[in-house]
Amino acid sequence: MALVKNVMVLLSFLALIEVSFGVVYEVGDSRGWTNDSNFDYKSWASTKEFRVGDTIRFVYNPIENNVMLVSYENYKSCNSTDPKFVRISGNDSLPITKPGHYYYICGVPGHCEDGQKVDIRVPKTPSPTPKSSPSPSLSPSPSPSEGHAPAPAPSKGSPSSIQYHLLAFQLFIATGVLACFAF
Ligand SMILES: *[C@@H]1O[C@H](CO)[C@@H](O)[C@H](O)[C@H]1NC(C)=O
Ligand SMILES: *[C@@H]1O[C@H](CO)[C@@H](O)[C@H](O)[C@H]1NC(C)=O
Ligand SMILES: *[C@@H]1O[C@H](CO)[C@@H](O)[C@H](O)[C@H]1NC(C)=O
Ligand SMILES: [Cu+2]
Repeated sequence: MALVKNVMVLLSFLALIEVSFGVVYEVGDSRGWTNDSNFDYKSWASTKEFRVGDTIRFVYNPIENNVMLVSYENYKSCNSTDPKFVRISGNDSLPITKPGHYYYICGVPGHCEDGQKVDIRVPKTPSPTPKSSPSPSLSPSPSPSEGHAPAPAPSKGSPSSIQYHLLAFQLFIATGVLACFAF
C-alpha cells in the first residue's frame, strides 16, 4: 500500500512539474510562421495537445509578417482590422494562461488568406492521460509526460530542444524522488 501511495505522490509531483514548466511549441516547427508554400498550420496544430502553462512561439521575418490575436469571426474571414493584440518582434513567445481557442492570423494583406492562420485549441480539462496501473517495479516510467509532449517529428527539422530538456529534467527528478522513497 505504501508503494502505491508513493507512486501516487510521484505522479502528482510529475504533474506539478509539467504544469509549472509547460512545453514551448514553435508554430510551424522549423518552417516557422510564414506565408510560403501554403504551410498547413491546421494539421500542424492538430498533432499537438496544448495545455495551460504551455507557450506558443512565433518565429518569423518581422519585415514581412506579424502575429494578431483575433476573434473567431475575424479568424474565419481573415479580417485584421480589429485584433485583440498584435506582435511584431519576429520572435514572440505567448504563454497559454487559460483554456479556450486562441485564433492567430498574420495581418499582412493576403497572408491569412494564403493559410497563415492557426487555431490553438486548449481543452478545459486535460484529456486524462492513460496511466497504466502503478507497476510493482520501482523503475521510473520511461515517459512521464506521455500523451503531452508531442512525439518528436521523425522526419526533419529540429523540434524545440527545450522539450527534451524538460523530459530529461523530469526523469532526473523522478529518479531522485524514487531514490528517496526506496531508502
Ligand atoms: C508571401 O508574402 C510576400 C510579401 O507579402 C509576397 O511577396 C510573397 O509572394 C508571398 N509568398 C507566397 C508564397 O504567397
Ligand atoms: C472586420 O471586423 C471589424 C471588427 O470586428 C468589423 O467592424 C468589420 O465590419 C469587419 N470587416 C469585414 C470586411 O467584415
Ligand atoms: C527566440 O527567443 C527565445 C527566447 O525567448 C530564444 O531562446 C530563441 O533562440 C529565439 N529564437 C530565434 C530564432 O531568435
Ligand atoms: Cu505573414
